[in-house]
Amino acid sequence: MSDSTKGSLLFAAGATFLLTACLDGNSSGYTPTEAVAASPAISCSDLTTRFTYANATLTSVTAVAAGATEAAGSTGLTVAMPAYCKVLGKLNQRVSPVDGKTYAISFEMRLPTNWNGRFFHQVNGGTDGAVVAATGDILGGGQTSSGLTKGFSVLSSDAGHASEAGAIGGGVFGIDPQARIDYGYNAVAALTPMAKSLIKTYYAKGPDKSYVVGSSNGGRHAMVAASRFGDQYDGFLAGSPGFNLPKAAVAQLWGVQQYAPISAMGSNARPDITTSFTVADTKLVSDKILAKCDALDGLVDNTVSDVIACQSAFNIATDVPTCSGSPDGTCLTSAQKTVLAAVHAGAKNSAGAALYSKFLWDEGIYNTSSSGFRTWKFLNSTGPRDPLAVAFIFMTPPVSPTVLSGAGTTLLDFALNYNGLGFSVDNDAPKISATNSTYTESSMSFMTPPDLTMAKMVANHGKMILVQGAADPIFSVQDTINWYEGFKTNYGTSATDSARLFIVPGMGHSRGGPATDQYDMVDALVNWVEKGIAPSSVTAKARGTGTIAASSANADVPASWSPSRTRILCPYPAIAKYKGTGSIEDAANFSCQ
Ligand SMILES: [Ca+2]
Repeated sequence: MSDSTKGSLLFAAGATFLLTACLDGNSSGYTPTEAVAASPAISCSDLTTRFTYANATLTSVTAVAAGATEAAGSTGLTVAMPAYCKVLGKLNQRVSPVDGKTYAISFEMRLPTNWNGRFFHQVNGGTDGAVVAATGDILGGGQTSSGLTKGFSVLSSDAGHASEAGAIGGGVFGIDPQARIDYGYNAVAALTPMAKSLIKTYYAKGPDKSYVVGSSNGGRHAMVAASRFGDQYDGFLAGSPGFNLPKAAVAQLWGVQQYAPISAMGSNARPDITTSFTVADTKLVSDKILAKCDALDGLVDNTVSDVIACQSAFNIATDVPTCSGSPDGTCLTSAQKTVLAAVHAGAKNSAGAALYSKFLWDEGIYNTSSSGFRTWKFLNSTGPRDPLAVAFIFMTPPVSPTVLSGAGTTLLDFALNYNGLGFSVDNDAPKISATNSTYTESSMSFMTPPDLTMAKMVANHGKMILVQGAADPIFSVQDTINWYEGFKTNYGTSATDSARLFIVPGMGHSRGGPATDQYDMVDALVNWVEKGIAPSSVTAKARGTGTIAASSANADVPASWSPSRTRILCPYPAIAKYKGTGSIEDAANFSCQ
């Protein structure tokens, strides 16, 4: 099944909704309203006695003075925070009948003294498991503001489990079926009304407008919220959305099994997959993609803005030389080219059935930074990515922790299917859709949006902005495009009244790459939700050396660029085109076409 036909079939079930959908157009009669600022009605410490909510416990309530400096976002600059009331608590504490461990949805809320009347649910990345500081990450790179500095009341949580210490600590919560479901969607379900109640207790009014914002797994949370809880939020910002996360994780393990045969043997007597493509090898691919595709957008500027056109223009078979000997940075072996072609065509089982989307050819995917191919496809600190998530959280039944201990080579062996005792693509990939008497929801059910038409969001006049790097090596932007094309098929021309997708040329996973990755989609979303100003373009900036604190600079910004290059990001399928005059480093000289 091709990617495009898959998108159509996914939406077939939602086609009838087309007849009844009420979208925001000039004829809909819907008038957006703006949030109204308010001040606390009680003191911060009074929350301890004034706030009561079923199964919720506040464990700490602290008034924080203005001026404390913290990172604005996950990789943001350190900025001064405003005065706020910091609340820590737990919701739905329980003991699992399956693994005997104690679970709770632990959360942090920051309630600013100068409140803008809005709620910001900061949904976090990875497999959750930690209460990330509720600063209100606005996504992108080098954030200079945050939800909190903008005046939102911000909520963050661990999504229902605390990561345990040890090599399998980040995934073993998946043994508990309720912890799986909390991670998938139920933490958001439980927290949303509680957070609104806490806000109402503190300010004597609930939030006028509510937003859910996150990237990666957080982007997944935002899309799941639009589907399941689209009547409880007004705006959804989904960055690098891993909305098919179980499939993407399976594709990662499939990938390890593709790289292994072209890898050198490591000292542990296992293939060292980091040797399958050297930095020089991937740089060569990046250079060849750029050479073939840069001019397709009408301007040679060391940026591939028309990544879609690049897909038919670039051909790894003919555009990258084949080595007659060993790779030396000027060629790839025939086997390497076959593997890369397969990776971009998308993971498949032995019968040729697609397990996940294809990946786009983009120069940024082969950069050497933390957002690039080598980092995401090969290894993290404990071994290949995703054995734990697949084995414990996504497969039903899960793998026993006694088998996958994390000690020695057990994680690698699972990914490699070493001696046939690990992850079998053919036999185990279907287990992401399986249930049994203990695990009554499959991971494809609890992790993904059950309604891809986002009918609740659309009916509520909600707005969604999706933003993703063309070079995202872990969650394919093609998968997001497929969803968006289905959304457009369902809603027709009015689809852009509800959701817009911004593809960032060259950007890797959530940030980084040869890209303008510093942008503020939160302001764009608020203007859309509350003023009815749909985002027709969003300005983005490079953060090259010297333009920002050294620790927040993006080393992938090409030397041929101005380090402070700006560009407009355009709603898909439009791309930024040069107007023909003026500096090519300035966004003002480009338009979305
Ligand atoms: Ca170009």
